[in-house]
Amino acid sequence: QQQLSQIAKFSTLHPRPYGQKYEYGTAGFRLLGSLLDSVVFRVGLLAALRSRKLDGETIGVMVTASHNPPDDNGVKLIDPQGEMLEASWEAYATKFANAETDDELTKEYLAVAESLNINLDSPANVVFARDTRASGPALVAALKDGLAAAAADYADYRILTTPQLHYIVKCINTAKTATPYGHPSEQGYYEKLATAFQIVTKGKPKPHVITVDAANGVGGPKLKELARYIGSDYLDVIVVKDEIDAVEKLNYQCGADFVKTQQKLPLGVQPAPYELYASLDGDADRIVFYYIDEAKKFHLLDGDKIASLAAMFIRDLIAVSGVDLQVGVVQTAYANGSSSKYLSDILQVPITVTRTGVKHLHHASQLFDVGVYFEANGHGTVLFSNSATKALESFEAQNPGQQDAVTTLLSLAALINQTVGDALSDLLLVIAILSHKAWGPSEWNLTYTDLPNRLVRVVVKDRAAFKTEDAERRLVEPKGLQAQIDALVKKYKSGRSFVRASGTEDAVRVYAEAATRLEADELAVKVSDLLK
Ligand code: 16G
Ligand code: ZN
Repeated sequence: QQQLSQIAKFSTLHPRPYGQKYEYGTAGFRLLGSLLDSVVFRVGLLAALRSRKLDGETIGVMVTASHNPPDDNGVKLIDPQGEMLEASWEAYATKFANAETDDELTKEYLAVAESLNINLDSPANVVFARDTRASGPALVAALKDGLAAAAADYADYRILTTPQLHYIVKCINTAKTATPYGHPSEQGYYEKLATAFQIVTKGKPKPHVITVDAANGVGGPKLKELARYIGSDYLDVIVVKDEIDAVEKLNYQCGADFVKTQQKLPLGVQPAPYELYASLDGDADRIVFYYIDEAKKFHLLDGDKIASLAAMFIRDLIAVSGVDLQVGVVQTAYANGSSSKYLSDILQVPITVTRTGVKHLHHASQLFDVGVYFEANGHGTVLFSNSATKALESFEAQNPGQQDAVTTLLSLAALINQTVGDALSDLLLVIAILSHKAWGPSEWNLTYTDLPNRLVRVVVKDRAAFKTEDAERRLVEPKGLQAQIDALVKKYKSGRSFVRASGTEDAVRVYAEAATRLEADELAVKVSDLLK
């Protein structure tokens, strides 16, 4: 009762902008920072309920808008094992955010508590962090009000990358179990990754220096700190685009999203030929790599290339170790056709295709002993199942080669963030593999050649009319459209195309690939024309 009156009282300080509609989507709530005060306050309330529902386990709240422009912000919830919020709770988040009045909000709060049998007097624990955006501090203040109103205990982890907060949430909730994930602090994160990297690369030549564009976001200072823990005996990293105080420069003509969608170098970055470069996004949960050749041609090594590299390396290590484990790869329809062909025909690893969105990939990859997932945009990770880790730990190696492979695999499981795609952890993974293979970026790029492809955004009257099946690869509605797409695709060598409604924008996306640049472009245009 007291909690409800506190909520009503605090809520008057965080009024909902008149007429504004909100939706908790695949990336949580994300829009102009100036429109988020009431939303973040209410997310605080929901985080408290979520924790209570789960017997006081710690829930995370991350305030970030990732690769979006500097004036945007966003907020998302993290479940106890460091995973995305359970899908059934997204609807509650949307309801809370859209409640018209303080009174309606307290009623929603009570309704969720009652329908899920949540005891409002039980403990609630929440941790939170934010990225470097200017609107962050005020939003965090709103969040604290929400947590205080809902009588939750909380800890402020200040500025972190998104994956660092996911890591900390998992550490806290596994602290008292037989398999604690790590020390629940930023230092604990650096120590875990640094130690694992040192073990994985032990005895290998020191990797070539890598230059990283940090999108002028939180990844810059955090990567420098991580490199300090690793030590310059093991790794040299040059961080560029690290002006976090110039808030207007965040993600501006740099960063993973810019490089991937524009297929070009970040503004002002002039690489030497065949040197490895990488770009992070604004909250450091995505990474893409690239290099230029002697003719200054730009070559992108995206999420598909990372997945293939990781799957190849892990598959080979498993083979050497003699442990009976299977590595599998999870992709979305956006994965380049050449990457899928390479994985299935050359590496002969199983592939699962899921709908777009991290939570779908994450869940599908938990079904493998070792599940590799990356979206083409550079978000991804490698999950080691509990049984795989146990099998490796208890394996009795017959020779030093096997022992080496087992040690490397176990260190990889520590190096690779097990909660979510993590640009810093993925960076170390790629560097470690290249150093094992004595490869530069061009050798890595040789594994397969991407089919030319084109992504087109088409604004339509009603994107909800576009219903798909088969992991978004085929349209069921509008009726008849898929048959027309099929007829077009048939005319192109190595042609493939699909249409799906965006989950983050009011538009549909058309993807097309074919044997040549010209054909891919033409196919994309022709399929787009069908939608008009
Ligand atoms: C969200 C997803 C991302 C996906 C993108 C597709 C999460 C955390 N993020 O940003 O994985 O690639 O949506 O956007 O799930 P679209 O639906 O607009 O094409
Ligand atoms: Zn991001």
